[in-house]
Amino acid sequence: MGLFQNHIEHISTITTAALKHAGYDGVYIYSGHPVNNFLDDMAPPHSINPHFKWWVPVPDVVSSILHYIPGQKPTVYLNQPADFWHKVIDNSQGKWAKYFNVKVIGHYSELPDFKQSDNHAWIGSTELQPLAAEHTNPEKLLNYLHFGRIQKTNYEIHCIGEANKLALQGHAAAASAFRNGMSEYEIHMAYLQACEHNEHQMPYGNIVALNENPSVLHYQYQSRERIAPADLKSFLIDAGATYKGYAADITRTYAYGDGLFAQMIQSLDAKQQTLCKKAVVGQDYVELHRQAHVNISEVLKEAGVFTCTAEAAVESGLSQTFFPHGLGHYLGLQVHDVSGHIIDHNGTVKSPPEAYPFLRLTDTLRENAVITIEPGLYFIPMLMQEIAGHKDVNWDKVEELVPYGGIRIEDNVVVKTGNSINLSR
Ligand SMILES: [Mn+2]
Repeated sequence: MGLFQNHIEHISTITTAALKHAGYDGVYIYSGHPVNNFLDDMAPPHSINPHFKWWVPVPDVVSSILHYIPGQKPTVYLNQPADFWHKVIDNSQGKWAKYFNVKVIGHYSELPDFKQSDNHAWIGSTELQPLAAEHTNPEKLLNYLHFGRIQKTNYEIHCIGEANKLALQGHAAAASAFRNGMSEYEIHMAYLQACEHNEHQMPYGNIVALNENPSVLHYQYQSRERIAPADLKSFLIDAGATYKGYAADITRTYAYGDGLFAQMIQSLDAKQQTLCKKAVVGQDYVELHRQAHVNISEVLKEAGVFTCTAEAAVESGLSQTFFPHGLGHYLGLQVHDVSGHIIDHNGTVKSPPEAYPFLRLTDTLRENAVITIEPGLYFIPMLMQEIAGHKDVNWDKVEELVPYGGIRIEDNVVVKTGNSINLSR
């Protein structure tokens, strides 16, 4: 049986159980559609409802609906209107289509009469909300499905792997553009070209940061200015790619020359690889996050930034100034895939510990979950100001490292029993 067929059977089983759990006989899942900007006839890039993408592997489908009733072949109302303004692609003949009843429609009026469907739920944006509000995105149903989405099918792992291959082409091109002294903007464009993506196809906005800019965690500009080789110090790039709706999310950091910062990258890279290997079934992710704090503190200790032991830096909370974000998150149809804090089908929430409020994943790792492992260390002026003069920090060393911004290294990892698979190396 093919990967995709297995996938559809698996998500049919989950959806059947979810509907039973929430007390529904069927569900409509709406792709969504672009919504124009205020007072304008232009819309921002549209993101397809991830629940729709879970079933239908065709990018850029809009105004379409999936209808699922347990025990029946799912139906897709595929919107392909007669339109001389836009190119209309016939997606109804793809290989995916044989697992569905595909009904091509040209207008909303060709949709079924939703009021005729007894006891159905609606999942999707509410610009189109044909069912009563209480049956629109009901929490009980969504929690069950979100929990089910954590453990990926082999088809999904394949797609995330393909997205990784595309992203790594981009990362190779970006690294070489950096070596050639290109600006952030030029590096960004080299990245897009190498993975053959338009900007709107990226799973999130590229972070392309030279010198001190990596210290801005979600640095969103791409400067057009080239930096002279004598002044070039560091380069951090956090950039992904998509494949059939699935995301990659990879970060690399480079030093322009040899020296302390280059050694710190090497040291963190080795520790990051060890953390990736620990992403096995049964691993408590909060504990792994704490382990990352120890590892990052070890790098800062080796570099001479910390004068106390690594353990002491973690215990006192000092390491949080240099590693203020979480170790990672689930990855899949969404970059920050849903349910990072949900630990069962009922939607029971496990909040991050008080010390680590930004941790996006708090559960014990389960087979075939795909996660990111992204330890980082940064010299963020705003945060360092809060601990100015701290006795366990060598501030001369900090001053030396501030112009380098920081380091983050991020891979995408499949959780397995006893081992893990790194999709990004
Ligand atoms: Mn990430």
